[in-house]
Amino acid sequence: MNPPIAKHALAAQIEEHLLCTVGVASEDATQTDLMQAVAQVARQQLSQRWVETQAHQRAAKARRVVYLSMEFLMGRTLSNALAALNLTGGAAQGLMQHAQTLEDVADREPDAALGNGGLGRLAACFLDSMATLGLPSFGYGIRYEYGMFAQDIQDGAQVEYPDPWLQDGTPWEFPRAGISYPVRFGGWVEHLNGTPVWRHAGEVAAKAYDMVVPGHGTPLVSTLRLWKAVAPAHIDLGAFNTGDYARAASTKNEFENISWVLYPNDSTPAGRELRLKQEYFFVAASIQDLVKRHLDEHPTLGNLAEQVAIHLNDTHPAIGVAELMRLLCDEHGMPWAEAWALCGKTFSYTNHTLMPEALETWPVALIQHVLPRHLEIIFRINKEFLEMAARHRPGDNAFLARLSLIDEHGERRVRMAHLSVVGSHKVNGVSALHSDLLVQTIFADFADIWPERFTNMTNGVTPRRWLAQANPQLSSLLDGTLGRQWRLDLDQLKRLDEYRLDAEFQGRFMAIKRANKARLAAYIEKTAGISVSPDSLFDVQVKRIHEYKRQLLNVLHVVTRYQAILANPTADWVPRTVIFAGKAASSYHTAKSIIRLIHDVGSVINNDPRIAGKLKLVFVPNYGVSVAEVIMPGADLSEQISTAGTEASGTGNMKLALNGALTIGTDDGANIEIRQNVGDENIFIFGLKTPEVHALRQSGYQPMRYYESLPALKGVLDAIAGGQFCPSEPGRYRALVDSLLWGGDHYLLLADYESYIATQLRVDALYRQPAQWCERATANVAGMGVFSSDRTIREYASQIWNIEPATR
Ligand code: 26V
Repeated sequence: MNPPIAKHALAAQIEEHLLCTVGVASEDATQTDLMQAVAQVARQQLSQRWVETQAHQRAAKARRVVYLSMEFLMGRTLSNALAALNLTGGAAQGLMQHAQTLEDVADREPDAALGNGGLGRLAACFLDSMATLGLPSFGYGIRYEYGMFAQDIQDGAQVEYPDPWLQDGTPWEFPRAGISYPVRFGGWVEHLNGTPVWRHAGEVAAKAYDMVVPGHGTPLVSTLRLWKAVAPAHIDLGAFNTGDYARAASTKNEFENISWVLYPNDSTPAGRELRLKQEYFFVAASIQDLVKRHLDEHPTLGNLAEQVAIHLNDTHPAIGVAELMRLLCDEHGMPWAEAWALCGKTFSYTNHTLMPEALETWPVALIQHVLPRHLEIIFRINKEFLEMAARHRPGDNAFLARLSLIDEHGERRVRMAHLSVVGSHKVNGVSALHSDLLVQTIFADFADIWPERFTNMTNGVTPRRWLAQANPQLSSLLDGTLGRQWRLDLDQLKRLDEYRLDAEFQGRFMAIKRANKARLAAYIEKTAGISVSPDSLFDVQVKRIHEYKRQLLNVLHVVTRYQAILANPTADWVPRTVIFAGKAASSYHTAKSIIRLIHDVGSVINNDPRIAGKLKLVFVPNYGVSVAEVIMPGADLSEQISTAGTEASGTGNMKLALNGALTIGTDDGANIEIRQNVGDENIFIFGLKTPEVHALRQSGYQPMRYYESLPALKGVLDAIAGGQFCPSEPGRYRALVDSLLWGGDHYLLLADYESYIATQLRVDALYRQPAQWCERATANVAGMGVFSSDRTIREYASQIWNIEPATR
């Protein structure tokens, strides 16, 4: 590893970059200028590490993993890069002459928010772990000009703004001038003497921009290669030559819009031609790139499967199965059967949701229009697959219809999850429960044919960002107690169990939580304009706004508590601050209505003098990676309350517990494994379990029964529906409440209400005993070792990708 650079040397480098790269006089440098200059210092060293890692892997002809993902929610890079390079102290010192703290300077960096939520952040944690474990690896995605929209709140409602994160340039990308591939679209297929020839109608260039992902505790790095769509040069020139600049610009835009904007919807697949083009665009470029790399090192593609593992992060890159077949057969002359065997050995696929409405399907007619040759390939894959399936269960046509890559109900559509399963040798879910449910539900027929293909890889999070970086104070307590190794071996946290009852440790642990809550309170004051007390219990639900995640159930609890305090103001209430954050997809009306309800309920409660600080409700705007880094360390209670069987895993649950929050949650996703690792007595589990959810729905769920039999629930729903929180427009939440009472309450909020409220009272009881609370919070941190993404990536490497991490 590099020795830490002498501190004065670092200060000198910062000065040099201020002058030569940023172009400002030292005494005029703003915080943003300083951020840029410090970033340049790190960039130089990353560049060095990248070159060395690549040379080493080329020479070793290393087997590599290629992680294809439409989303990488990277957040900021500076603090992580400095920590990985061992430059944090030096950079802080170097900024002292400018009277600036590293924290303030780092805050000037915009987030790289190239993802929606859990799936995208998981990809970012995985890159960190791949680099840290020294796995020869490439992440591939799209260099969106605009990332996840910025959320503003106006009159309590969400308003979306574009996220021009590249506007002022980013110090972290390395444009690779020489790396560009053509990606073709449209046209038709001719069969000349049985040989298919794709006569495409349009072509765009994919240009490579690399982000170097530093490993921690190793000089090795990984690469995130993002593709930008650029109009081919001849298109530009054609219109310019005729002097028709307006037409030149519009043709250029027509091509370049492919990488303009991230689709900000994780509620329903987009179903738009542009989205299909995005998917094919980045997959086609990435596969050309890996094939080129292979042919630089090996004489033929015959051994491609031995040299590369390609992972599909959900179905978004699934068209890659057809694209690799096309490349191998049409462009490299490989026989179909040999190519198909190679494909199956190369691809693997992770499913991230069971929600039927989230499963991607594309109209056959649209694929015919955009990718005619790929459609032929998909039809042939399907034909051979169904012939095999028919031998497995002769005469069962319903079985074949369910398995088919083509959904024949109504408009014919290609089922991308089916293409992914058929094209992969391993398919995994993201928690034990989710992986079980996959083979019992959407993939049951496939598991009947190929039981060994299905497996589980429980998610994890990187402790470097989510503990070391987000929570420096807790980190130094851990360093003093356990040594520094937990960053690379999170199982070390288990040793905290010895300190759970240690009064000195407890005192420090609680003081740190208090300080993190004060920091969060200041952030809330600044961004939401509401003052909250760090001495209240901080009850946190932060995640995308979705009906299945049941933020509305949380609101029902808040209103229940409000009414109970009013009814019994002198009781010994534990003061609580309920904190929400999260974005709603712009077209998801119910989710937006829930955001508005949170604001309306908040303004009534927060301004009711009778409540006198016993309850506050706040919504932190514009949730994202950097906001999460402030919220996670300041939480006492983590709300993980999805209907059992709906949350594939969750990863916020892990980040919160790792920072010492206790979970109140359902028996869902990774909550179950968190319970197993922290112990039943250190977590609050409530509500129906997955089989009970099924049974209740089967037996005919009647939400009205709960309304009629639970007076507190009735009082809450009547207050919300009757406009108590929005007197100027009393009907505002009628539809929301009706969806529960008359619309079937699909996510069973009313069925879980009583158990949830009772469990919240148990939370209060424990919080009244600070030493006991602290002991349990410590048990949560101690139990989180298994939720390091290093463990997850080791499992992928050994059980799916067959790749060796570098030995340490
Ligand atoms: C969720 C839903 C739910 C309601 C209707 C439609 C719909 C569509 C998409 C999604 C989620 C998209 C994929 C995703 O982000 N899944 C998340 O992946 C995380 C990482 O594996 C996991 O922790 C989350 O539980 C899972 O929701």
